[in-house]
Amino acid sequence: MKMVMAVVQDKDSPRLAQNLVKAGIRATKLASTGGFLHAGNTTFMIGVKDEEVDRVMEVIQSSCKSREQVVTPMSPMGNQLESYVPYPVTVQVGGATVFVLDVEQFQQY
Ligand code: 2BA
Repeated sequence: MKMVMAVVQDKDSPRLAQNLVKAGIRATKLASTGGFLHAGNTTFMIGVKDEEVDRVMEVIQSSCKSREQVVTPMSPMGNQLESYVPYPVTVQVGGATVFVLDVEQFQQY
């Protein structure tokens, strides 16, 4: 068995949740926060048989899309404030960041 952990943008989360249900794939949604942008995102925990991983990947890929996001860096502390120009930086936020982990044991009581 495998645990697929997928970090997706909040905008794609409802579509992915719906498509997983349609495909008969069970999942748990966790509210998460990106370490870099500090923006909310959603982490899906999806426990499946090894042979179902490819199907899960297809559903994730077709439900999530990559977007550009503009970030303005925080102003520095101290006395260099007059010379500080906050250039916005564009980052590409992925459709989905996916980890596949081996599951040692699975029990439901
Ligand atoms: P964030 O950490 O908020 O990152 C958002 C986007 O910012 C990233 O998109 C990437 O394009 C950029 N970025 C992140 N760290 C950077 C850095 N140190 N320098 C320059 N640019 C940086 P994605 O790579 O598509 O990641 C989207 C979200 O997936 C991340 O949100 C984070 O929540 C999660 N993630 C990505 N890689 C991860 C990893 N190795 N481990 C755990 N979570 C990860």
